[in-house]
Amino acid sequence: KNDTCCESESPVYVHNPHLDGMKEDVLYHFNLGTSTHDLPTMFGDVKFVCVGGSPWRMKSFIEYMAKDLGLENAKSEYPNICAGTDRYAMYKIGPVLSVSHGMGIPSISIMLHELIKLLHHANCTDVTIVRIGTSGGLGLEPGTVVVTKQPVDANFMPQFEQVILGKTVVRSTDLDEGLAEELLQCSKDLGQFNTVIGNTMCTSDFYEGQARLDGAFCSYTENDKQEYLTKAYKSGVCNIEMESSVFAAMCKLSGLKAAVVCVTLLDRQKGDQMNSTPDVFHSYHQRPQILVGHLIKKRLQAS
Ligand code: R2B
Ligand code: URA
Repeated sequence: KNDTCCESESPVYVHNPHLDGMKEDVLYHFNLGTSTHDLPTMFGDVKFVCVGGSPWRMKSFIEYMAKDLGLENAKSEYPNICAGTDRYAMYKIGPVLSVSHGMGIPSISIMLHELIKLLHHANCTDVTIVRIGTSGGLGLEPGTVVVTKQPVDANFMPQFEQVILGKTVVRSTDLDEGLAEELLQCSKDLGQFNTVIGNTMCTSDFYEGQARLDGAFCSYTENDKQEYLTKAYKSGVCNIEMESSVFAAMCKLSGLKAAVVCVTLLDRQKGDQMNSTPDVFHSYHQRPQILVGHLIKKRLQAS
């Protein structure tokens, strides 16, 4: 399938012998497919993919990119490519694709299976992918942006466990080190907000899974919570979110250069509730977008 690209270009890999034998591949949760859509024509020029939880944020990212790159169309309207389904939303401007993934590991994992197949079917090469998102911080001023060095699990191990045929398969969560450094440099160029590189803990739950005291259920004390978060902090964890580990694992398997950029909305050692004003949250939410936007602009100017 990738025989059109030259040796210096790096393709998007799938590792599934069954795909070759299929007459058509339906990307069900995108409402796209290989026999209903011309994927190489629609997506063949994609070089940057940005993913994030909320469909609104991913739409606003593409509007921001269109303005920033001077690629704005006359109407400044960017249709949702996945309009036939409300599972995920997808937007595109030039070489930039923006896709929502919902909350949590299962949701982003389904999206990534279909996104990786989409990029593969479209014969895309040299694709960089970044997750932009929010997180709870440890020992950081709220609003600090964390570029993930390595995602770790709830035991602070740099791995993602997937159950396949009832057996636990352990996958590595390595991200692209060069890309993380490049993003840190972008933050220095911009000088608008603090950015650090550190490990990100990825959990399967927002409340008990992140040692919150404000869920519907809680069987531990404030002291237990602080002890756990201190242990996380001492192991190198800077922030906590819910998708980075499977994102890193799947991007690594498919040969995509990947990074995770999350703003911290609060300091978890000081509280659990999300009670900043909407204006403050809004400005925090923009930060990962601004950082990744700057990276894309720099890369495009250099090419
Ligand atoms: C960050 O924010 C969401 C929970 O509020 C979750 O998707 C995550 O990783
Ligand atoms: N997202 C998370 O997963 N946790 C937080 O504390 C904030 C955002």
